[in-house]
Formats: sequence, structure tokens, C-alpha cells
Amino acid sequence: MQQRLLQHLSLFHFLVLAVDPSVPETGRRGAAASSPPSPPAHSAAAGCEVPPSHRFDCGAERLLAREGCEARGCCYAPAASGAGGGPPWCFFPRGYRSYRAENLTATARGYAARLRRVAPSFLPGDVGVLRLDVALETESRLRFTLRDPARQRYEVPLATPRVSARAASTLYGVQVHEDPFGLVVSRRPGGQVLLNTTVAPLFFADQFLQISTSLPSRFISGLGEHLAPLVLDTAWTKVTLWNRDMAPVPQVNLYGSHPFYLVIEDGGSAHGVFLLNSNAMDVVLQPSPALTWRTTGGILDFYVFLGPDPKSVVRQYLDVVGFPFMPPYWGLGFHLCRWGYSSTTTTRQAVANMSAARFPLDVQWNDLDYMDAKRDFTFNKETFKDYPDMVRDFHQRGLRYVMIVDPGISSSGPPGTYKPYDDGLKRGVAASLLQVWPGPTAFPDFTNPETHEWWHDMVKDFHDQVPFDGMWIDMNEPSNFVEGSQDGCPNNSLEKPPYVPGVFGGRLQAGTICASSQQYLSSHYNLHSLYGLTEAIGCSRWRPFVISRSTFSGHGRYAGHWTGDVESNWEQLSYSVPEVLLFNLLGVPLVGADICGFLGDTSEELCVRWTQLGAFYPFMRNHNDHGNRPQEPYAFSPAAQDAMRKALRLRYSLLPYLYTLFHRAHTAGETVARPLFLEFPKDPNTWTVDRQLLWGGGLLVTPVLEAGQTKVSGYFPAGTWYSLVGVGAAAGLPGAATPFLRPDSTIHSKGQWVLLPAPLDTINVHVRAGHVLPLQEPAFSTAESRKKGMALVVALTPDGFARGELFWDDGESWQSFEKGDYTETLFLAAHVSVGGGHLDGILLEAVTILGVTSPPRQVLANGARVDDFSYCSDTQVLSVPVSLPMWEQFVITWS
Ligand code: MIG
Repeated sequence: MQQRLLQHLSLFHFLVLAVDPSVPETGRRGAAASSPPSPPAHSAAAGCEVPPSHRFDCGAERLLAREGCEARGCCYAPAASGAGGGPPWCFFPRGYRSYRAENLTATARGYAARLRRVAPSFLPGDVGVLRLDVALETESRLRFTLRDPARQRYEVPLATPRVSARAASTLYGVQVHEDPFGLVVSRRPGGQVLLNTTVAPLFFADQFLQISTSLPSRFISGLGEHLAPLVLDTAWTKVTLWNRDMAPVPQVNLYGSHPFYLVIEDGGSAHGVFLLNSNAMDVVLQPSPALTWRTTGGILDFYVFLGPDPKSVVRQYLDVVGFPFMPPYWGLGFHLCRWGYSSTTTTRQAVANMSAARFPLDVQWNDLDYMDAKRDFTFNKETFKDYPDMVRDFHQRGLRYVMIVDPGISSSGPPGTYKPYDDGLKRGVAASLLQVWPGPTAFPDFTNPETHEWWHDMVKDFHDQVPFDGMWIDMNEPSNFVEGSQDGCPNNSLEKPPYVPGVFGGRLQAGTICASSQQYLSSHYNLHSLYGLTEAIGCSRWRPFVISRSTFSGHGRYAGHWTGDVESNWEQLSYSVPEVLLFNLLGVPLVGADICGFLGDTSEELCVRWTQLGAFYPFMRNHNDHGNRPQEPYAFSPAAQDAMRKALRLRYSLLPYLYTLFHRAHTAGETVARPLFLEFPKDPNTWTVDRQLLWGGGLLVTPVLEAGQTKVSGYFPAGTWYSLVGVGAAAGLPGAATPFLRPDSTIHSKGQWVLLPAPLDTINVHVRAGHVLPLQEPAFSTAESRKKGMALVVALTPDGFARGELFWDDGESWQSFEKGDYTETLFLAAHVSVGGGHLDGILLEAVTILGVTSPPRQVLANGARVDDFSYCSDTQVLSVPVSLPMWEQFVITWS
């Protein structure tokens, strides 16, 4: 049987039908095995000699015994071990035929072909003819879609970039394998195959769409939201996406769906793949390595991002789904919350206790406690009688205020007693009636534009009474306390699809509303995992400080995320590092876990370690379940409080740096908290590190994640790393924003693991040589700290270089960057320049230069001698107290 290929040579914009000797091995053998008999089309014996790790499941939607398996033309080989986890017993033979590609034609953006099913599948609603579109969208981005040309199917309503012409040159080559159909994407130059869908047959039935690909390596990350290591296990892991209210445990679908993965290839290049599909799906990873997408609806709409470095992959993904929003400066301060601040008195008391114990606090929160009978947009007129005044008082003290809002609108009261429901009913905005907090409840349908108008009115009405600063949106998977509805769900194919992914609870409606509930844009079956995103869009229109539990691809453009109901235990503490890193890769940099844990009682040691790590979550909030022992920082021993205070001061000192990183995320699609592999992709040791995190490129955080430890081991990529062990009074600032260094704490790494001292009062933080970090004297809120003096930490490389930047604006105006109302400053070692007006009145009070190899004889600041500089030859630290206006150019030199 001859091998036919439709090959695209992107360099020459030229399509040929040709026999290509470079086709991957599996493809060639596949084609050879596929003589096309009529149904049942497949002879069981041929092509079954597939090594276990390369087997693709032929009985995914039902358990098959030998007979049923072979009736499908598949191979049956029960494994010795028990069921679950291992290779499938019933698998496709090589070359199992499904679709054949025909009529390849050039289009303005790339090319198109028709796919025709050559033998009916075993699935109901098979689509016999498909249209393939391949668009060479940019040099590094390829998109391909498979649609039913005869019928408009549901597609995710995400506004993706419009591209009208193909890219002039590309980092990828594409081949279309004719029969069985498959697509091969390879990297240019080099020819590394990144995607090869010829490894298993394509399925495109109404409620079962499946496509598999080989992977060039096992270093695959992404596919949130799950409690898992950053690099996923390819030993037969099924990753299920279907948003679910579920306290985080491994191997279960959680609150968010992000069908995007990033793979690091041998040598450190990286690519990414995004399947723009919101239906319930499984993604199966197997050790060959390979990956299978199996989704229950919509279309197959793929983006492939060529990098070639992992940072570029993230940016290319965000080019499609949207760059993150810019949070207000106060949003980066410390947030305090718990379920159980049962009155304004207890809420005020928490704030007073924080300040009496001299802890910084920027944002006080309330959970459901404030509501009247747990109804949105109401407040309890007894326990929260002075609620509006409380919020105003907080504002007076420079604090901000956020409260919880659930999506479910109570429908239990008599008509005319609850405006949100009466109004919503009138305006026709409910998706479904169901049981959640306040009893019978209607869930607003945020895919309906009218809902946004109504929601906006409700939010505004409430804000007119209670001037809150942000919204905490919970339960928006959406979560339901009965399955489907009080009357169950109808009996139809949306409620009982032929294939149910591995969702927790075993049914799509478990913990949520009926899949066949009709929403404005489509059925809940299609839209379910978009509920949180569409609600976040509705809320961010009012003012963008929104923290949401449920998320979908593109969420970061509108809101942040907290990782839900984590247990107060060490395991959950350590999982929070990969979760925070993952959400940064997914474009949701404003993310954090509940510090000290939510479910169950915390312990003092755990809470200290969690506060230290939490000081490096981009979103830092301590939140506790009702009924648990208190876990506010002031609830612990003096020693524990000292340790927490130190971590908080470290964070507050670093806020100008953190804010600048958010600006880079917002304007350039960068990450804020980042895994080491993003900065050091050529060093394979970094690829699996997920117990440390970087802030930007310049700061490495090595937390203690286990009980009873006073040492911690961390990986330090090759280079010089300066320990920023604490905030001391070393160099000039009255509030001491400058770091002190221990002589033994500079690491000259060849790329190695280092055991670091980590007593209970310390979190290890290292500055990477080559970076300048802008710092500011900490205070008890950002309203205060923003007025204080700044300092620079200049970490020199051995050849005396360092650079850094500062983004500064008023800290809260919406779109100050877009309007040009900001100051951006670039710092270069020994030459520091400033311009713009937003730093008026702020003094630079200290400059700390790390890695100065010989004692300077003289230091000049703007040409004037600085006499009181100090130099320590042990640490090679030069400290220069200055008093320079940040709003003018300045130059500091030493010689
Ligand atoms: O099922 O509002 O994840 O943070 O405290 C409980 C009460 C509903 C779940 C959230 C949690 C919040 C809690 N909510």
C-alpha cells in the first residue's frame, strides 16, 4: 500500500501531493495496515503488535470484553495486573481507519481539506464529512480546526485574534497525512516532531470527539486545575476538565478548566498546545509519551505555539486568550478573611487586633456572615447594622474592603420582597432554579447580555449602600447542593452522554445544575465550565478587583483566583507552589492559596511557614473556615508573630518590584511567580522544580514545606545568588527596607542543590546576579508605604552588570498604562536614570550594591561625595545612603 501525503512546505507556500520518506514511523506502518474492508471494517489480528505504552484505548466509552472489542476491529490483550491506570486492554491496531483527507486546497490563511469517514465508527451521531482548516496565523502560531461543514456546532465564545493572511515564514512545518488522516507539526529548523495525530484514529461524533498525538518529551505541564506536581505524570494519567466545587485532592477535576499544555523538549525548546473547547473532557497521558484529547462536544479547535523558549510559549498562548488585568496596588498587600466574622463588631475587632499587633493589612474581607439569610446584595440589619459605616471607617484608615458574592439568587421569599430576584425574573436572566445557599435559587445566565445589565444594576445598587472595593465570587462552578435540581434532570443525551469523562461524582450534573439547562448562548452542557469566567467578566466591568474560584482559559484578563478549600496540612502547603506556578503559566498571575489552610485547624508552625510562603503568593490572603481555631497572625505566640511580621515586611518592602512584574504581565504577557524552567530552560534540572518559585527573573524563593525542618534544600541554577535573608536596619532607611546579608550566604552555583539554613523565623529569598530590585520602606498598609522612601538592591554579575525597572502610577486608576499616565524607570548598574511625574516627592534613600569585589575609595551621588557609605569585604556589599529625588535623573558611581 503506498504512502500518500499532502505536504505543506511553508517556506515556499507550496502544496504538493507527494510520497514523503520523512513521514514518522507510526504513520507509515499505520497506512500499510489499513486495507479498507466494509464494516465491521477492521480485522482484529493485523497491526496488534503494539507495545503497551503505545496503546490507545478502543473502549473508552464502555468496558469491552474480547468479543465486543474485536467487533470494533480492535485488539484485545488483558494485562496481568488489575484494572485502572495501566494500558488499555482493548486498543486500536496500527492504521485503524477513520477519516481520509481529500481536496486539499490553498486558502488565504493556509489551507483546507475535506475529511471523509471511510468506515462508520461505533459511536452515535458520527459526523461523516469534516472540514479541516489550517491557518498559519503567525510565525510561531498555527491554528487548525475540524468542523462539521453541514451544521453549525457550538463553539467557545472567546474572542480570538483575527488573522486574514498566512504568515510569510514559520517556525513550523505541517504535513497532512491522507489515509488514515493525521496531522504532523514539526519544528523548523531541526525537524523535531511536536505533534503527530497519526498515532491513533480521529473521532468526531456529536458527543464524542477524540484526537491523539505523540509528545516529544515527558515534561508536560498545564491542563489545570488539578492538585498535582507542575510536571504531570505521563504514566497513564487521566486529567478531567469540568469545573467542580471540590476541596482539592489529587486526580480529581477541580474548580477550573484550562485545556492548554506546555512541553519542554530535549535541549530546552518548548511548545504549547491549546484546545479551545469548553465541554467536559478527559486528557489522557501515556508513557510512550502521548496524549489523547477526548471531549464531549463542540469542535476541535487547536492552537500550536512554537516558542521556541517556554516564556514565549506562555506569551503566545496569552496572545490568544488575553493578557492579565492590572491589579490595583493595594491588591498586592495583605488580605485578611474568615468565615465566621459574624458581625461588624468582630470584623472591626480583627482589624483592630491586626493594628495593635503591628501587622500590615490592606484589605479586610467578609464571608457570608454579612448577608441577610445568605442572600446576595443584602446585609444583616442586626449583626451588620453599621455595615456601610464600617466600610467607610476602614477607608478612613487606608484599608480596602472586599466581600463574598455567590451567583445563586434566592427565589424563596414572597414576590416583591427581594429585588434581585424579582428584577431578574422580569428581565429573564435565570439559567436554572436549583438548591444552593438560601434554599431555592436561580442561577443568572452570564452568557446573556441582559444579565450583565441586570447584574451591573444590582452591584451598583449595593455599592451605593456599601462602598466595597472588590468582589469575591465563590460557588461559580456553578455549585449546587442537590444534584441537577430538586426534581432531578430530564432524561436526554445531554444528561446521559454516550461518554462521561472521569468527573468526580460520575455524572455531569453531580454538584451542579442539569446539563440540559438552556442558556442564552447554548446548553449548560456546552457552557458549564465558562460559568465562572462569564460571571467574572460581569463583575470586572464594575471594577477590576475580582477574585474567583471558578476559572476558564482567558480568566486572568478579568480576575484573579484563589485555590479553594485547601486543608490546613503540610501536603496542601507544598501543593500550593505548583498551583500558583501553574496559574501563572495559564495567564492568571493574581493567585494564592488560603494561607494557613481553610479546612480544619491549623498549627502554629504550619501557619508560620504558610505565611512565609504566602508572602510570595502574588495574591496574599489568610482565610479560614468557620468553627476552626483562629489563624490570624495575631492569634499566635510572640515568636510566631515575629516570624510572620518579618515575612510581611519582606513582602511589603518588595511591592514596587511585584507591582512592576504585574505591569509586565499586563503589557507583555509575562508571568509574575514563575517556575525556574521559564528562566533556565537549558538546564534540565530546573524542569521539575516545583517547591521553589521565582518572582520575575530576579528573585528566588525557597520555602520550608515540611514540619520540623530548620534546613531546606533548593536548586540554584548556575550563577551568583545573593541571599536576602531579612529586612534589617543595615543601610540607612529609617524603616529599614534594605536587606542585610550574611557573609556565608552568597551562592556561586554551578547549577546545584544547596542546603540552606531555615530556622522557623526565616524564609530563604535570593536575588539573582544581574538584577536591580526597587524596594520601598514597608508600612502598615500600602496607602502608607507608597509615600515612603525607596531603595535599590543592585545585584552585580561578576562583570559588574545589573538592570531592573520600576513601573509606578497612582496605584489604582483603571488603565493608567493605556492612558499613558504612569512613570517607567530603567535602572542600569552604576547608571540609574529616572523620568516622569509619578514619583514626585519620593526620595531614594538607600542603594545596596551586591558583588562589589574591591573596596571603593570614593562614592559619588550626582557628582557629590558620599562620605558615609559602608563596605563589607566579607559580603562584598556596598551600602550607599543617599537622599535623591526619584523624579530626577541621578547617577551613582563608585571607584
Ligand atoms: O461551601 O462562603 O471556597 O472560601 O469560605 C462553602 C463560605 C462556601 C466555599 C469557599 C470558601 C468560603 C465558603 N464557601
